[in-house]
Amino acid sequence: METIKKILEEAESFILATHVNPDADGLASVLAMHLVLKARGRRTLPLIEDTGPDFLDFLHGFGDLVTLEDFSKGSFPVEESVALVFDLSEEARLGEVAPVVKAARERIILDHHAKTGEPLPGVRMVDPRAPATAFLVYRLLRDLGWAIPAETAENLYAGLYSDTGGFRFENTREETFLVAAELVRLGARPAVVGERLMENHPPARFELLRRVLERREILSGGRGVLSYLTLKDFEETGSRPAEADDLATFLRSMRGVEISAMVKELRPGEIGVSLRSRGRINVAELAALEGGGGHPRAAGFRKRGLPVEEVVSLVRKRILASLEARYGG
Ligand SMILES: [Mn+2]
Repeated sequence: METIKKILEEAESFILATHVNPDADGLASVLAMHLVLKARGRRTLPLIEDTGPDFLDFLHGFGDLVTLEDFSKGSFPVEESVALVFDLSEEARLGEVAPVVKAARERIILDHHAKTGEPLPGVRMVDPRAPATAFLVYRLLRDLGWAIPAETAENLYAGLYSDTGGFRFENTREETFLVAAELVRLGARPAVVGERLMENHPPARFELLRRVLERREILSGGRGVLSYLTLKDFEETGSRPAEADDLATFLRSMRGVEISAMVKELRPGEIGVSLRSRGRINVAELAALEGGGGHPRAAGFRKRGLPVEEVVSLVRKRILASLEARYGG
């Protein structure tokens, strides 16, 4: 902690980054820190691979995000900067911004995922018990004694709200509400964040949802459920894979389901699998078998160079095997 404090207090310029297909927690953490550092007269580069997802455009500072393409046209003192990396621990999750982050003079990693894969080198503030990375950012700012403006508080609240599924997942504890209450006191508006995150779906999402439901495959008498989306689905509906991020969680909401999976073609030759469990099966272990990771109830992995159908059948086999191991054949 002291090391992180010292670096943050002394550095003049910062690169802020999160994982590919950024979610509310990752992007909110980036932008919260960006606003605070900017207000303190520091130079910041909130860098993302591609344009940020529309559904997160309510986050304060969203318009300041710099895409990799724009970054390459400008100049930023990368080698003299400190990179702050949010909501990931593995280098691979950085995608194409990895070379920029690695070229920085130092890295600070704030994350709440259990360790998997090749860790990104740097000073770490990693707590798998933290409900969100935004929670860690709040804790860091409080420990630094830095002021938290209302816009920063609202971003952090959005990250916390999103990663706890609106304060309903297992990771929601007393301290989650204490921090949420503090963020509201500082100016976060729960109704605004809730509305923007829960009731602001683009019409295209309903077409995606229709396809997901049409293709759903019920396994083991309803203990498992599986569906998929291809690049063609995203193209035809004019949506992006990030907009389908919570569909595995949605599938899990069916009564009796213990494990759900969404297979999504993210780009040609790259398929992402999201796994969700109600708690009796550890999907982090299941994901680890395929080189992925995550939490016991929410995990995932990626497959390269396989057609969607093959990944679907692989996932089906894994689900059936874990249900059989838990409940017998
Ligand atoms: Mn997170």
